[in-house]
Amino acid sequence: MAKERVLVLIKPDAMVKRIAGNIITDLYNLNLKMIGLKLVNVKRELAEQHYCEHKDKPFFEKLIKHLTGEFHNNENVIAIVYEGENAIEKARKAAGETNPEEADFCTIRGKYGRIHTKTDCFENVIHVSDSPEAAKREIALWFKEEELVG
Ligand code: FUP
Repeated sequence: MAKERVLVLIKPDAMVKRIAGNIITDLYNLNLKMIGLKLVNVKRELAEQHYCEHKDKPFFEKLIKHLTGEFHNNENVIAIVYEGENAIEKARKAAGETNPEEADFCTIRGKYGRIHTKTDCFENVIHVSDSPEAAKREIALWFKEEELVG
């Protein structure tokens, strides 16, 4: 299989819990190559573009508030691009189910995620692109090509 790229976002809930290091360590075990990494204070426009496919969903507003850090003291996001064979499937398997309460305990979301009781927000720790097309679009949104060291 050809090399694939995938965007991973370490979301504000993970940043306030100070578990970015644990997550990156878990992802190291996938044997993918890290080719880009940055810290981003996510503004509404970027969050809306990133999650544009969900704009008509009832949870859209919560999703935007989560990614922009509104629920977590305006916390930042770490954006990472990995490259390697089967990168998307590998990273999504490591992430686990979207709903952190349904995610296997051994996955990143299963270990570190929760549904916040007050906001009902899926605090699911990371985002992982779900297809090569989505990865291409998302990587272009978060990174300039020259920021990637391939
Ligand atoms: P995933 O690819 O696993 O991140 O899942 P989706 O693209 O389907 O969902 C994107 C985000 O929407 C998730 F991170 C959490 C949020 N979401 C909800 O809050 N409620 C839902 O019922 C589904 C998704």
